[in-house]
Amino acid sequence: MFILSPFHTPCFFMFRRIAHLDMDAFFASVELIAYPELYGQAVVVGGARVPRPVRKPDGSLHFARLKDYAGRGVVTTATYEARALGVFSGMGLMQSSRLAPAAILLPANFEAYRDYSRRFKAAVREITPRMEDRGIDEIFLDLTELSEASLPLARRLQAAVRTATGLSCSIGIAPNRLLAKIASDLQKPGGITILTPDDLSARIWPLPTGKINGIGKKTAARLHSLGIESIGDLAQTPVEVLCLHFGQHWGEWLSRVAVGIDDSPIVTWREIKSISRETTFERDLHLRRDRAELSRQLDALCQRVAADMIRKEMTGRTVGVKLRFADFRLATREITLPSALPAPPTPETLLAVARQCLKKIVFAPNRQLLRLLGVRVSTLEPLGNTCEGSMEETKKTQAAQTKNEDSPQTPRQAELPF
Ligand code: TTP
Ligand code: MG
Ligand code: MG
Repeated sequence: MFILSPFHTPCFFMFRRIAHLDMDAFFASVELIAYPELYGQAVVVGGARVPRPVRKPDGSLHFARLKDYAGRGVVTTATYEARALGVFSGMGLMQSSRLAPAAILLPANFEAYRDYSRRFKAAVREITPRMEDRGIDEIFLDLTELSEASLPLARRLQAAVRTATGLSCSIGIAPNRLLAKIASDLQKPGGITILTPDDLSARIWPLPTGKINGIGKKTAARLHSLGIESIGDLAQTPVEVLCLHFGQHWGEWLSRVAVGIDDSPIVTWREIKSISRETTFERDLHLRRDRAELSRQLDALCQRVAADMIRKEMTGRTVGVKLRFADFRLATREITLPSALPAPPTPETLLAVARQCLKKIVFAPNRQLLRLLGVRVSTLEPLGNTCEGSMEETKKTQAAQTKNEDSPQTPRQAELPF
């Protein structure tokens, strides 16, 4: 018998119809479109650097096998045939090669995955614009205002995704996001799972607590140490006990989600506050001795941020840099321009301002070794808003900033890092 505390009334369930759509074995499925001869086989996608297929003289392709791999890469995803052999996302490739030595190994091709991601989301938006983007292969939809019944609607969504991409997805429909997300995973691949409040005890409570989005490995382990394994166990645990162990806020949240309560809305437009990239060096780099390498790293970061900005169709007015010294001390500096970086943002303009930011950092004699470098653009605006004039403004600002460098408080150009 499950005991519900007073705030666990099921009235939250009544009014909404939320869908969670998640692509099936996403990266691997995109690869199979490029290599249809691999359909039905155990295929594993590794990182971007694993060997590419090689064309043989007879025109066919030679694919690498897991057993030929040596290195520290991990599985990003695997086809369901490979999963049947015990291979999963996040597993070391060497470890997975012991389970599935003959499985085909392919390198990841992130540009293609982003392209397919945009395509399936655009197809779904044709059916409903009430969509929250939750990452490369999943979305939430608020279907409450559509009159069509859930099953035909889910089938129509799947068909639209397949027509736009050739790929399959799984859909969960439930009264809220929490249950919809669990539901979409219940009948993968290609499944449609519709849950009502009445399904809670039979279909949700037997599942392990880790199936709840927000209960990660650490929380699941702490719950396990209290003898709480399933979501049903969690629902049976008095809220006071959970608050005692997890604090009031977290304890009450655990108690609510265990009985399927979640009133969080679908956020159709999420404001992006900044676009940034950072890199931790393989070894600490010295300001002077490794100046060329630091310069190369800064350049690479600016290239990546500029590419991100173009992809997200954004530009920005504030450019910042972040440095972590070998002693873990952090230094950040930023410059806000009078108007946004010129459109389209280029690595060169970004680099020019990032260098000005770096020049504002004072490198004490005991702070010459760096372990991390980052570049960030904020105060964002859509690319369409900027005009060519901004370039002139940017140049003026840079000239003004450079002048300041000669003041006695700041280090001289010759002493500057990269
Ligand atoms: P998921 O949706 O978690 O997995 P999936 O689409 O491969 O398989 P499923 O049918 O179970 O949904 O992740 C989407 C993509 O994100 C996945 O194809 C590869 C990538 N990914 C990683 O790179 N590392 C990871 O640890 C996970 C879980 C996913
Ligand atoms: Mg997926
Ligand atoms: Mg996913």
